[in-house]
Amino acid sequence: MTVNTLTFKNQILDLSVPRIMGILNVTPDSFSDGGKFTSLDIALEQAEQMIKDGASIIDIGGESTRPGAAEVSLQDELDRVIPVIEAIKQRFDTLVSIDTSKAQVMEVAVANGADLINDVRALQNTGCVQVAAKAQIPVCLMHMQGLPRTMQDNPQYDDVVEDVKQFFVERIAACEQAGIERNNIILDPGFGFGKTLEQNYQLLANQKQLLDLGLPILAGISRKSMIGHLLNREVEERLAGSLSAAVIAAINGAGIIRVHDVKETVDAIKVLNATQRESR
Ligand code: 7PM
Repeated sequence: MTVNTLTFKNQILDLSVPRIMGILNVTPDSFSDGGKFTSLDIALEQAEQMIKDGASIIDIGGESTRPGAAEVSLQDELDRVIPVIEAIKQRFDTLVSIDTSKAQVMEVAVANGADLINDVRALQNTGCVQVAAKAQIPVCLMHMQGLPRTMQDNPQYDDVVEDVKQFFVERIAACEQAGIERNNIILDPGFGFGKTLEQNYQLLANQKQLLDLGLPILAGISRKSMIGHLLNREVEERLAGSLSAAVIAAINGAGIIRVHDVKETVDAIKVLNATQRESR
């Protein structure tokens, strides 16, 4: 039986109904001179809105892990994310996730209140499994083939679902060996990370097979190319496609859906919940 709860420092999250993770990108602000004060205010405003709209988790990223993005230095990433984590945890009763692949960012984020580590590199960088083991908090292991700069060049799999599953088997073993508790692990198929359009839809269609590993699934499809390229829509025109994908991901076993548009996704998932409650 799949684990359908996650135990956090001071709350248990029941994933028998899908929960929403709201994306909070913390980027240097172009219209603020010197940045910090104004960008912190903007981040807090966005976080507050997402919490009001029904997000269970706020995912804070300093852009170091974004496909194609320039590398961000350790100090810059810390300067971006830590004040935001601290301020959110001080003001709001919400779960906060740190989206990073750097062990030192994970460590400082956890020390400043982060409840979950979200790593698109599945804790493969130096020191990451050790930090996560010591922190004893939930971690999200995302699958990626290749590295952001080149991963979309020519992604290849024998069977994308089986290959992703095998990757998880290996990463779960490495995590458990380092002292991470199995029930603290969340699996993420990594939509868009080294996958063709067809491979992304193969993963979404067969996502339930990942539940064989007995761990919760997090799905991040919001506004991605698998929506945009299918529909020929620019990034700001992808809401309907993203909502459709969120509902499909939830039907196919995702316990956490990572999205930009929290309010709309919460509504869509409520319609799904009302339906599934009546299923005979
Ligand atoms: C450009 C391309 C900018 C892609 C941002 C992205 C995921 C994630 C991201 C995901 C988990 C985005 C991505 N995607 N973390 N971080 N799962 N766990 O759309 O799918 O936000 S970055």
